[in-house]
Amino acid sequence: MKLEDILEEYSLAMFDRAIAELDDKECYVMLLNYVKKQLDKAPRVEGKKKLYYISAEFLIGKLLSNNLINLKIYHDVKEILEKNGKSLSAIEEVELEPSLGNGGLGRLAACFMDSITTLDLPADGVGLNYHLGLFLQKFEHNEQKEYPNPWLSDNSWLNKTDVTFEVPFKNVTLPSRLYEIEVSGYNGKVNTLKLFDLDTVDETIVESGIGFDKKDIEKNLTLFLYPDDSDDDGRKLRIYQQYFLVSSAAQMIIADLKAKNIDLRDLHKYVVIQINDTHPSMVIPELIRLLTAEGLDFEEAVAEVEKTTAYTNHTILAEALETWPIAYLEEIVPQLVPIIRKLDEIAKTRSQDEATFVIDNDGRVHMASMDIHFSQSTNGVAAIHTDILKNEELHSFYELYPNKFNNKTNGITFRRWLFEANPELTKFLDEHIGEGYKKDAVELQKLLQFKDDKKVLEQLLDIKAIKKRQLAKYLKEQQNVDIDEHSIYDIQIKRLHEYKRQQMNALYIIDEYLKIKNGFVPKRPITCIFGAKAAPAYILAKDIIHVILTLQQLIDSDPDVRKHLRVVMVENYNVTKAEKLIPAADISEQISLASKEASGTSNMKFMLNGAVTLGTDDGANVEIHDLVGLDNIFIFGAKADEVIDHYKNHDYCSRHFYENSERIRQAVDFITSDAMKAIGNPALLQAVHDDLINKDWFMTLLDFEAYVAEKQKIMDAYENRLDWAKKMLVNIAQAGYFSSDRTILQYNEDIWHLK
Ligand code: 475
Repeated sequence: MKLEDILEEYSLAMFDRAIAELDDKECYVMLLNYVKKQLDKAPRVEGKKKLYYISAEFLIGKLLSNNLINLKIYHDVKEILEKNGKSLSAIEEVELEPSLGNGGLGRLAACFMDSITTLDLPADGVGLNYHLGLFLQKFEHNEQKEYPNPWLSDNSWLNKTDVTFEVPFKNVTLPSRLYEIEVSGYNGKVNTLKLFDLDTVDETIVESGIGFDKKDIEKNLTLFLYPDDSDDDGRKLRIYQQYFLVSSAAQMIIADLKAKNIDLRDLHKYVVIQINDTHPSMVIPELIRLLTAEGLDFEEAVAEVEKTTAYTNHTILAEALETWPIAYLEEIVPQLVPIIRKLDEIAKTRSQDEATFVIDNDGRVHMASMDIHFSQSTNGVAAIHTDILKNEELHSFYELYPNKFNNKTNGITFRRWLFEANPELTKFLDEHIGEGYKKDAVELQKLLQFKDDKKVLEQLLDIKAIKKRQLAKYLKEQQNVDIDEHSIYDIQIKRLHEYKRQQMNALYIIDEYLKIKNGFVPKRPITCIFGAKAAPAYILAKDIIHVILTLQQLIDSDPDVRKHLRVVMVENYNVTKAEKLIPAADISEQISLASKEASGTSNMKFMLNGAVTLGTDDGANVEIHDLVGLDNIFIFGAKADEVIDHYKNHDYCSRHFYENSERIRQAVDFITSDAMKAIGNPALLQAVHDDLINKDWFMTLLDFEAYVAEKQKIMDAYENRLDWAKKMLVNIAQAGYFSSDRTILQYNEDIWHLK
């Protein structure tokens, strides 16, 4: 039967009406049901050994289009809908985006599941089913306000199962229930994302934004991802969540093996567990606990777990490397404490270096230390990041276990970030280089043969213009902002963090504003677009958002300036919005303080979509720089070794830069100018101003002038349209290396050995 007839049958069976008579919501539900049926029927990826990718976050985004693409019916469905007067993009609006992640770490887990499945590797993603996700961001009075972000509904990709496990806490044992989301691959096969939840969780306990009783674990356990941890109860709730996740995961793994009659002494031959940053680290002692309960000796269990697990580090920021007071663990999961103490003793027989202690002299458990000692592999996520781990942050461990350390430069799935987000560019590529790049992304290099072909370059510019127009329309609909589609779209979208230096971009905007006020207008209008959530307890990050929103309003209400310069902060930045923003970008802002951004992945998505990077030599920017060459990227600022030296010597003084540069002083002082204070909250503006002068931990002022100079260069380069198009083309052509298919093949080759 033809797909069209099948869908008509679904429509009739479900709603007793033809497709043409359905509204968008009904159409969505019809398609959801059809696709879920296909996924149910699809062959599962099978194999002797299976990966369990355990992660606190899976930032999967909407799934309808993604699944249609992987099932290779995207274009047919789109056409059928159009024939019936429907638009797939309007129907997509009905789908709620699961808000199961925060940033790069969570999106990486989602890209990985797509590639793992596509490459026919058996795997479960294992996470938690947060009912209200990461908070929903709204802007009120130019400030971020947080609200619940519900995404569960009767019609969703999530399937409830009858499978439950008992998770023992000191005071109460809680049943964890398994939910599943099928993950499709581009090969027509499926793996599963397994999300654990607690039936008694109660969304009605949330009041006044995202407040709730942090002690009521039975009602709050899986309400939010990253609940506020600025007090003890909040931190304890994090431990409850983490243990609930890993105990469920470990019990499920053991149940899977038992169901296949596999001897648990052979665990590592059948199972590999990837620990995504330190949130799931307690899986190590938990597995040891369960294996010893099943009759293994302690030493045997430790050895087996060490062979079965592997750890990925995503950051060198000290505050993100989790440590838990052993007293908290005593209070919540006392059964793990004797195990962790024994692991600590074993670790101390291997090294007496304090930097490698599992339990430090203050009685805190270092999760990363436990991971590195008791797993087979520790990897960083870009070449420079892994080097910094080896030579600086984790140097003592590297000396102890040189063979455990390895690099796996991150990647992104082209199915979502090219085929889905940019069908126009995909079609262009199909026409010029064939479809081989869809299997082997490095074939994108075939595009290089057109780098001097005027007609092809002009087509690329046309596609960018289309995507820019689409974004302008979307932002008008979503936020009622009008942006000039002929302006340069300069985009910075990522978690709000001082090290990512959104504040430096804000200072650039001020610098440009002052120039325009003095009669020096840019050759072409510039639209500076931001998207970022700040962690609710991260005050300075929220203050930086306030500065940006205040600037947005100031410029919007200034007719002299807004013709030339606009600021748009996108509300509630998420995967759906990223898919619209990235294809429309001209300039990709990747301006972290060198050494601090482990990798970055939006840098790869932008490059793939023909944006040109303005960045520091940090994270994967370094590898992009190597691949495209200096003609096709704009690099500025201090290098990682210089930055690391400043930290070692404690010799960075931002006030020195403030006092010695008129330009810096004017920009920084403008934050607390009368014009800004008339619109914004003076106390919040003052906080950012003072921090920049007195602290500036991430060295904004060190790089500011180099940044402004390089940004002028990239704006000038934009004016030579054909030359710019060539830069776009080279970036697209060299993006193949950043396919997550490559990354996953490397994980499998070096760590997982699945097939
Ligand atoms: C890095 N999130 C990127 C990306 O490897 C890198 C941590 C603690 C609590 C809440 N969220 C986090 C992260 O650390 C995170 O997203 N890290 C990012 O991982 C994937 O590309 O450079 O910052």
